[in-house]
Amino acid sequence: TMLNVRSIDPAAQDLIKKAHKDGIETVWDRYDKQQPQCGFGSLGVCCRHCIQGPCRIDPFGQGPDKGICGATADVIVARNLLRQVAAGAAAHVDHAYDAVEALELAAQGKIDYPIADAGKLKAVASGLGIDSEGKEPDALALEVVRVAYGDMGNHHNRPMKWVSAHAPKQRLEVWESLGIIPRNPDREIREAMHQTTMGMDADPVNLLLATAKQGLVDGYAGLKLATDMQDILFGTPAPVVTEANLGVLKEDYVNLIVHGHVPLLSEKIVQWAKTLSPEAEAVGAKGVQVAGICCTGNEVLMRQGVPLATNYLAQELAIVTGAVDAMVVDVQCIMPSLSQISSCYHTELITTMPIVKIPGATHVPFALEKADEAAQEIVRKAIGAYARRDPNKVHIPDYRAKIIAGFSVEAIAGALGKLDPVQPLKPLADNIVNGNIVGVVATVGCNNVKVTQDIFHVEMVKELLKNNVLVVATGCSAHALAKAGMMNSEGTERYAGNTLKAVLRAIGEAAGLGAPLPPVLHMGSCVDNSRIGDLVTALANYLGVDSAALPVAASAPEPQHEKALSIGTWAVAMGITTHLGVIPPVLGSKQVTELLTVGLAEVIGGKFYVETEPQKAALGLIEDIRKKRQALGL
Ligand code: BF8
Ligand code: SF4
Repeated sequence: TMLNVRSIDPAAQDLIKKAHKDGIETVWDRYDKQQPQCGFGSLGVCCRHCIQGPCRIDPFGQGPDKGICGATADVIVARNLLRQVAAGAAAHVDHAYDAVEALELAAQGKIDYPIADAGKLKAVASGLGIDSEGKEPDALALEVVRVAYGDMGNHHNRPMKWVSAHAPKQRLEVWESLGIIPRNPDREIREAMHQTTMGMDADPVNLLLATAKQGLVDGYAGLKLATDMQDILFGTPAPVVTEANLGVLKEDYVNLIVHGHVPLLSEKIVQWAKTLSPEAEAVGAKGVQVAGICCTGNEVLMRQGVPLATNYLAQELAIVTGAVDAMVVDVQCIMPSLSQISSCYHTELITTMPIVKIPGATHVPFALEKADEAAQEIVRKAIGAYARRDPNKVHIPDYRAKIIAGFSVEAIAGALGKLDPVQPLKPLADNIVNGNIVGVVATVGCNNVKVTQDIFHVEMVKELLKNNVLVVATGCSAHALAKAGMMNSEGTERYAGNTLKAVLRAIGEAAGLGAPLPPVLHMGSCVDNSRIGDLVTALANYLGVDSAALPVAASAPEPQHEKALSIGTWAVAMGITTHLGVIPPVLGSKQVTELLTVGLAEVIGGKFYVETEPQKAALGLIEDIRKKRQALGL
């Protein structure tokens, strides 16, 4: 039926039916009402960059072939893409900036965030060339913060330190020769806005190189910087065992959902949910159950073992359970529709950030200096709402899958170190070299309403695992694979090919799990794609090759957000073939499409690969990996 094509997640299917019964409009209904979607927009050939427009190019060659100013389809498509990638980078850099600020205030003792991971702090400092000998963590943290602020406010024509300190050496040379190493993230994002206004750059190649530069802004001033700061503040993830899917909500508990991306608030909420549990008991509940949606969910999963509720496309359905007492949101990927839907149940929707307000939601301002107060207020609002829950409206689908998560690079090295304490990467590298592991694919990114929820992630990964490809995952892709039971030891027995299975068994045994390592390693949120970058960089350094030469590929099977385009662009700049399962709005320009999927590879080593069928995508990625193996003589 129509209902089943919307999602393969049984909990979502169940709740879509309930939404219909309850008269709730969801993302899928609104998607239907948008059909047919604008052909010009889909191809990327409309421009609104000045108010002589809007202009649009006739893709069939019968109408106008230039905008009023003379911009061609190639120029319009390239400009639009650069703006999208810059917007994605802006989101990540803004997130990272908040985390730097938090570390500064924490180190100054101005906020109640103890530095949780002095070891990570030392590692980051040493990577930046800072001597940590004899320094207190707070003093050292301030030195690290100074370097980060130095990058954010770099007025010189030198590379950002976060790039030069962390990128693979051979990559730096490639980027240098192309003139795309970022100096200062804010300056580069500003420049991209300038470069794409009316009457500026009309060279599609130059615009695409600027797009690649935005990928580096995203990768280093966004992802890497955010992860480093967050690990120092909250701890570097280590393996945790919990569950995923909406069945983690509990009928007899106060259910509080954290949704968004920045863990500065959600970490506090997790802590206060425990502390205020007696207040929940006082109103007849057994405690407070916290669960996560989207990437803030991944953050508190990785560090605190908080269960995953669901991913992007089912965020509305969480409320349709009728069992969510409060949903607190911070930034990014939050559907404005949540407010309308909450009003049909007893759910308190709580916004917290000055740049994310939604009419109908309760706004509890979140400031670092008053984080504990805000978190307490939010937990108490959830407890208060519990009493208003209408049992007749409650339906919690009984689906949840066991998951092992928390695979930071440090945790992976820890597990492998049981096999080789001196060179922890050796067992992984050896098994890649001998072909037991054919290669590694990182599956990342979102759900997109244009694709049956989760189907592309799950079907593609089944094919990869069967072919002995190890999978690492982040973001909503990680949620999808978690829900599908691919992040536990049974998943290894069920889905992994024979040689991959043997390796995962050996590591699991050596690491004392008493069972195989999962076939898909959960490496965190979308900013934690930096962890995948770190793993790739470490592997490249260990093997003494360029990251572009590694048998490694990436995929965003169901991308929706501009951030996913920015992350993908970074991966391409790392020399990695990056698959997209949804076609971005570039097909209106043959030249841009050709550059992204073929031409870029000649100058930068990586390229985009578009394939909208999961099995074919998996086989295409495996073919790409095999070519890289061949070139390495493997
Ligand atoms: O940063 S994967 S839908 S939640 S954008 Fe959003 Fe996409 Fe999910 Fe995480 Ni990432
Ligand atoms: Fe039209 Fe050119 Fe203005 Fe774009 S910048 S709206 S193509 S006139």
